[in-house]
Amino acid sequence: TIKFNWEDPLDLEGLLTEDERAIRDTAREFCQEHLLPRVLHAQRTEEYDPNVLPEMGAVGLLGATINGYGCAGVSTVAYGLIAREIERVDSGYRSTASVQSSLVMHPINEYGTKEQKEKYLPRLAKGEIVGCFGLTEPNHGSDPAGMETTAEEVDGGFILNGAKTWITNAPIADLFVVWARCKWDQKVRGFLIEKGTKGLAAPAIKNKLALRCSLTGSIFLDSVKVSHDALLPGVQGLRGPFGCLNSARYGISWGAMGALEDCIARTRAYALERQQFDRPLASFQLVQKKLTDAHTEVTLGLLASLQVGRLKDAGKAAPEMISMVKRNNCGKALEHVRRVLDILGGNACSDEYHVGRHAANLQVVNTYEGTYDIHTLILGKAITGIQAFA
Ligand code: TGC
Ligand code: FAD
Repeated sequence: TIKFNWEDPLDLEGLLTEDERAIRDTAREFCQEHLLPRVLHAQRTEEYDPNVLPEMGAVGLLGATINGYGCAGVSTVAYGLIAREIERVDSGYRSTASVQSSLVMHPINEYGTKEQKEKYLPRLAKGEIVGCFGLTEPNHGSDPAGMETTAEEVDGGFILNGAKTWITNAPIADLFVVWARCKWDQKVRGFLIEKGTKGLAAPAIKNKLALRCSLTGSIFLDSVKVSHDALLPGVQGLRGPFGCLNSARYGISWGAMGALEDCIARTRAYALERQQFDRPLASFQLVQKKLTDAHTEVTLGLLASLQVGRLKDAGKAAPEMISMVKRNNCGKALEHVRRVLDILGGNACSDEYHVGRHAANLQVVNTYEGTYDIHTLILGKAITGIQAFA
């Protein structure tokens, strides 16, 4: 008879290439040895450690799917495996990395000029400079089509005015990818703005209840003047930012599963150790059900993300497929992290047990990059042919 391996129930391992397994192992070792020891300090202080991105860059974790410019050129599945390992430690670290890779390097690589790529990609890959992505505005989150930030063409370039909010990495960013509605044709376009440009400010949003290991801020643009070469010329319309979101949302679908896996591993170990009524908690049926339910969802969620990754590499992934795995995996991770958190009893309250931190983070992960309900409506539109957003 075939022996059941509970740690990899449906043999995900057997579906990965040798290269993908090696990248996963490198990422896991880096995250467990270099990120995990820092996580409680970052969580308690909201301090950004400027060594984190350069260290990720040194092991090839940034912009990993890009070919050239010092990037690793790995598969989309390997990118997902990296996100899973980072988020196994903390969603905030994965945020920092996925904004750099999917929301800053990706648009430069896809929509930028040769000069823009040569100027920014190698330094972003090394983590020498930090990028951020400004789409959300104070009055427009789920409906970016209503954005109020504008770009106006003037002699020698463009002038941008407006405000963005809840922007990951903004307070530490050297490079800002800002999406604005262009006054001359009403189309949305992306602009690359460097830190220090007159009229640009990016104050931090402090005292967050979650994602405390990544910095978040606003972006204020007060008649910011940039030259013509700041424009990302390769795209116009909302498919520009949405194209970046496809990549980031896909990575998050793997990452959320990594966070839940960490919670399962920690609560399983605790349940085996902790005795009540003269028996380990793990011997109680209700505890076993919590672990079984969570573990089944991780197993199914990872296989679904793997399949979307394979289709993406084959050029066969529709955005709705990505909505399905982003929505399902974030929703399941949030639901089940809350259930396994019960296993810790009063210790659920201690940050040293880590699961409560994941639970707080996953609320945000279920919200950003399109909320759970927005992805419901994207899929509802695909299923019925009727759009229910507005
Ligand atoms: P709609 O009319 O449907 O589409 C407008 C244009 O965009 C195209 N498009 C896509 N293209 C590529 N990929 C996708 N996923 C696309 N979705 C739409 C579409 O074909 C059309 O193109 P064109 O050329 O014909 O004009 O747009 P809508 O305004 O009705 O949008 C509806 C809706 C609700 C689905 C959309 O607005 C949406 O997805 N809202 C959610 C907003 C969101 O996800 N924001 C994320 C901000 S970034 C972030 O959270 C980063 S957190 C990072 C971290 O810390 O990890
Ligand atoms: P709203 O759009 O106001 O939504 C509020 C509620 O209403 C949600 O439950 C939503 O599902 C629901 N809702 C809205 N419209 C509908 C509808 N038509 N039908 C049914 N329900 C609806 N953005 C960036 O651009 N870049 C970043 O780097 C970034 N990083 C972030 C980091 C953090 C820590 C956080 C918290 C957010 C970040 N965001 C970023 C913003 C994020 O993408 C938005 O918060 C998200 O898209 C939701 O927008 P909103 O907060 O304005 O909520």
